Amino acid sequence: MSRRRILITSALPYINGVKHLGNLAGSMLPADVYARFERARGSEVLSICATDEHGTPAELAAAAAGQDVRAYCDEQHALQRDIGAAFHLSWDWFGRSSSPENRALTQHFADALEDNGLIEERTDQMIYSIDDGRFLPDRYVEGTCPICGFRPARGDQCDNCGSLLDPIELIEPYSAVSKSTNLEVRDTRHLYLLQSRLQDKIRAFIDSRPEFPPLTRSIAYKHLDEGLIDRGITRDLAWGVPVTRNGRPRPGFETKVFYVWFDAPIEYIAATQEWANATGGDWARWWRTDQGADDVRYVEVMGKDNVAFHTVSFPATLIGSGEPWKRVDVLKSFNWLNWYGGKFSTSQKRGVFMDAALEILPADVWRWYLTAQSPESADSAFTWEAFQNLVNKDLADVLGNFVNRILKFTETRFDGLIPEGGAPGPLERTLADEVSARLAELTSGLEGLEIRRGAQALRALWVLGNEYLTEAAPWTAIKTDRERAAVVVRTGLNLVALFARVSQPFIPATAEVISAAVGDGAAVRSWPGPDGAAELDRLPVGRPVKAPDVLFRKIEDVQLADWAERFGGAPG
Ligand code: B3M
Ligand code: ZN
Repeated sequence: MSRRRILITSALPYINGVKHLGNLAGSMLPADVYARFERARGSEVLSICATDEHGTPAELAAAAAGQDVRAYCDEQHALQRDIGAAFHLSWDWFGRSSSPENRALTQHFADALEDNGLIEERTDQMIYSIDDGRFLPDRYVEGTCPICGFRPARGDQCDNCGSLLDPIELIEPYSAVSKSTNLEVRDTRHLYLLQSRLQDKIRAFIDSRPEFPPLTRSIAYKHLDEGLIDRGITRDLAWGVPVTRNGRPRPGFETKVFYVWFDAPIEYIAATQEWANATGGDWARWWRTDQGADDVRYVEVMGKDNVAFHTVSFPATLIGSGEPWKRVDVLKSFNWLNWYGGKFSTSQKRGVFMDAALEILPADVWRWYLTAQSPESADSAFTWEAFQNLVNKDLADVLGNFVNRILKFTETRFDGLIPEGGAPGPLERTLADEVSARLAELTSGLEGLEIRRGAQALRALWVLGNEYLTEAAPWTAIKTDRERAAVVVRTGLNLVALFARVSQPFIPATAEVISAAVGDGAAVRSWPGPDGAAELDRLPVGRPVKAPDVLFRKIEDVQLADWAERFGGAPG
């Protein structure tokens, strides 16, 4: 029988700087937990991510850094790739939306859509800067918000009240590049994707996906119920995918590119082509339903602000092309991870960013917190106090302590060997039943991408270990009944091996250490079966084991004070 095939994409992190923990928690990390789980279960997994490199934020960030935009993207891409690896994000490919593959594919989709009568040229009114000699799309223009009076509001959105804006609505606008107020409104031609004509097909597509979770469905239906609007898919910019028609520059569009939100999702496919070109893989069997992709389960993971683009805009591109492209089966979306009830903010230096996070603690500590507190069914707020509490309790007191206790005891009382002798009793049978129940809960949680539920079941498994040791008390038994102590130690060591395997999707580096401590090596990357009793009687007797160094150090109050100062937190 052929293996289940799972394609996983996580929302593409924007190129303009290192991402904060909220970005990680709402897309890249849950995608990785799921990818690791499915690989462990023996599925054939292809996990794809990339940097989203086009658009005004990239151009402006490069200008602010005094760099050429291509050089800026090269540098930031490498940085994000390395930080992702340091967080143990196990992408099969981390691509770039500025790749030749994406350029060709984006231009192909535009042609296919136009061939199907779904693209129209229209005249727009846009702000033109006479001093800069250019149009000022989106974030290139700033001014006073017409809704709340905040200044400076950006052309696409007001950071104060959150209203989406059209640049020409701004009061007293000026160029974000030169600060010039010497602006005028001019006509400019743009391509529009006629989404209004795809309304029925897109609704039918969403209807055909009952597996979409409620957050995803509610956003999709809200847009459908409001009625889909035709969408401008080009911009007056230099950096992006050039606008062509059948392989030639499109007349009148020589100084324009496709809109970043048109080419970014196409990069999911193009990144798979990048992967194929680099590794000799076959991209089409993941993406073309006429070449086997019908058997693929395609899972997308993203924050809720990206859902409309993935339930309406990207499906419009795929469906409108009339070609047999694979479409998403499960679209898992997340709410916000907030910073003390407010937003993470790059400009105000509020919150922890991925690079700084790793300067103060290992990746697994962050991975555990961010999955256990996943902003899944509601927004979730980061506070240093809750962070300290959760990490110290779950990782140090529960998991770390259990692994350490049982291994130390094996070293001192059983020469560091998995002991033989004795037979499981009632306590072990109860434990086995409880392990089976928690395992089932964990497995089904992860299957359904219910990250919090999975983390809770995992924590409950860890807790069983300490409860069992306390109750079975091998340090007492050994005084009178060595066989009984041997059963408890053997059972405990099997629990250690099991914990390594079930923790691996969440805290992979620690899981490897724990697995090595009981000589279980690569088994850490396989998923246990459903039978608790079998899992508790798996390791061979006589095998040497060794207590690892402290797995997790407790977070001290002085460290907290230090970090609150460095990263900003709630006052006091
Ligand atoms: N780059 C938006 C964001 O960074 C975004 C997602 C693209 S997914 C194709 O929030
Ligand atoms: Zn406003």
